[in-house]
Amino acid sequence: MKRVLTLVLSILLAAFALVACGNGSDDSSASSESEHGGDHMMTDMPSMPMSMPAGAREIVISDFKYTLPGTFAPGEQVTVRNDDTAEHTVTADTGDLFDVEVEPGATATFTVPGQPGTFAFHCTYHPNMVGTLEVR
Ligand SMILES: [Cu+2]
Repeated sequence: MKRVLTLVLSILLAAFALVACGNGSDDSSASSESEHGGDHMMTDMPSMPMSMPAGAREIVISDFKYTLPGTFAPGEQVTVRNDDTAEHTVTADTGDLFDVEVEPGATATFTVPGQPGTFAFHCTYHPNMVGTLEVR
């Protein structure tokens, strides 16, 4: 009895799947987007409240390395993007000039020092991750 039910159910499911497929790609693409869209959405997602003004630059962390866009203006607000699956920080080596934590796949902002200079920084969690912030 149970077997028959299972058989009937699977036939019904198969038929349903066929119908669903035949109905067009609209449904299937929509559902697959919501299931797997997480990775893709990251770039599309308006994660920033306002679009970045032209010239705004960001520090990108990827493969446990910092990539800096160049020098910064004193007091400039900088976005840090973490493309890794590990949490990272941008922490000034000396003092508490700046110290920002960036969740995996997320962005964070901090303000660079208001005075020109060269500021070494590192990641709190991975001391071998180091970089230098140049403020001019
Ligand atoms: Cu790190």
